[in-house]
Amino acid sequence: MSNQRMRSGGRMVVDSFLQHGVEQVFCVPGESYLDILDALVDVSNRITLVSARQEGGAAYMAEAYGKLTGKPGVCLVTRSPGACNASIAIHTAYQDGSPMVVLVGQIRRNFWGRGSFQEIDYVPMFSPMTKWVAQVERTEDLPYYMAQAFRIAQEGRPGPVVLALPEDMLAAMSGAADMPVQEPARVAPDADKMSQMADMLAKAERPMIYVGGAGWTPEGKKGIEEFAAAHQIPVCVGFRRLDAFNHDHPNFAGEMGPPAAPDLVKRMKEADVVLVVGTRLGEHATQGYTLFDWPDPKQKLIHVLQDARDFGRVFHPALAIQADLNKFVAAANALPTSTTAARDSRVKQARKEYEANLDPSNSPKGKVDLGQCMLQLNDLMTDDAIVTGDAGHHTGWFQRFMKFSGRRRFMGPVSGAMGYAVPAAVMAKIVDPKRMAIGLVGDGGFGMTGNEVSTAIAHNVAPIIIVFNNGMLGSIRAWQELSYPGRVSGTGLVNPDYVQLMKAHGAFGITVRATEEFAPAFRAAQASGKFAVIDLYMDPEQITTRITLSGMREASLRRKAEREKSGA
Ligand SMILES: Cc1ncc(C[n+]2csc(CCOP(=O)(O)OP(=O)(O)O)c2C)c(N)n1
Ligand SMILES: [Mg+2]
Repeated sequence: MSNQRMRSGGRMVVDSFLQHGVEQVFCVPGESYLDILDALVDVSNRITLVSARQEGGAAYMAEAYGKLTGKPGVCLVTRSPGACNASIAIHTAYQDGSPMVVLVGQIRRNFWGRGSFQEIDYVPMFSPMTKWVAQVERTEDLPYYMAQAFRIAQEGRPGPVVLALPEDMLAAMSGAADMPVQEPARVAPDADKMSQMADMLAKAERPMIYVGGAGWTPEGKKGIEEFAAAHQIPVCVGFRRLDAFNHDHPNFAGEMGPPAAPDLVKRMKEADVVLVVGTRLGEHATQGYTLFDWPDPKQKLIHVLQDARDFGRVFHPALAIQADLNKFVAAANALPTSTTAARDSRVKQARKEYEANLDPSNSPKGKVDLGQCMLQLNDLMTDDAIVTGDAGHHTGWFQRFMKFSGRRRFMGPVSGAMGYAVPAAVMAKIVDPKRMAIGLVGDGGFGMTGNEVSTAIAHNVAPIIIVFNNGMLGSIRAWQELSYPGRVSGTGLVNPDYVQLMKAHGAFGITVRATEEFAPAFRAAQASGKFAVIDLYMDPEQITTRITLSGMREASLRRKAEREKSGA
């Protein structure tokens, strides 16, 4: 240790960033981690410090970075106020399986346990929503904790790690050396289980593949395309995992989220073998747990996951295969193939149904035909566009009609957390400025994190944000109409004039009130070269792609009347 140079804790953290190839760090500064901020000054040519306007935005940026690149997104936040704000994205990273390393500045060690200013014990606070959370007590241990944090965030099912770093520990000096970067272990599938899978698929008449989850590499995605084609099996993707499978592939059959096409839901229910790769089969992945019988589905489930603890949490798999998803795909492609003419025609039929579902003519209409706008967007966006989504009912429009193929990417909150799309799009444009970045967000979601427009402007990047403006928290309004029809409570929104708002920011804003205005508005937004908001006025009636808001209310009232009549 004697020949090792003395460094502060903050510098050890930053040296570890360099070791792990970190190029962007997302933060809101705090007095609790000044030493890290100071050390970043000396590496500003290698690491871009993105200082966001709120920790929710900063942490969403880091989470979305993890989804986009597969590498841990790094976020720095201050003690309790910063950590509390960031927690929405930490939970999202946990549910969505996104690699993320969050460093929280902590109070000084000698203040500990006295209810000091902004004191929180992060271990109990973050344990239920992280893969690992720890407080680093000694400066000389920092290299170890940092190396572990980066490994754990990526290993198995990726996810968030939180390290709490006391302020005085960061400022103290130590001669401890860096730890070597630790390669995350990648588990290969068991050969016996793979041959059992081959047998099950060879016998299957109505197989389906269901892909989703996190941790895919481009090779893994390509490999599952080859596998599906070789075995002639239709493929659907999980909720908000739109880019998990190439939409132009002849085997692609659609997204299996809550707004899935009825034909696709039926097809899954009627399948005899379902190969589920990466998706954990939670509520939104299974039509509220109705897609399969509980606990033993009549379809034979082959469930492939990185972490064994997620098997059988709800549905019992006939065959559970624990493996890295990409290693699984490579092994699967080495198996003998099994196809029949009947299977081939089922693939074609599923594809036909998927294509029929892209027709918006029966969708609720206002002055703006939202389905048409989404189809136009498919042609307007580049082949390598990065699209980010939010939470809310407007998401049903792009989840049904938008197409992801080629290098296009989609990142959305599988966790259902609002306020994701704007920070995620800002991050995408900072990380990859040459690619088009489009954020799709409701007026509610924009109200939560739209302030990150300032971060985009500070970094001179110009994502295009489309605000689905229905003047309400539409999703909750829809639930109100389903459970308490006609009784609206707290779900109306009074919105600013987005064009004026953007003007005040030095950004670009444009309003769309009719379908034919959409494409010119998009082109104008693109041509502006500025952060752009397209204020897409939609009719509140367009609550889903299949039913109007009043249709929803009337159906609920009818059900209620029937219940009352039958005395139930
Ligand atoms: C941070 C957060 N707060 C509250 C909710 C509950 N919630 C889910 S969707 C929704 C409304 C979304 O409104 P908006 O963004 O306008 O989209 P819309 O449903 O109108 O399309 C709310 C409040 C949530 N998911 N996330
Ligand atoms: Mg809304």
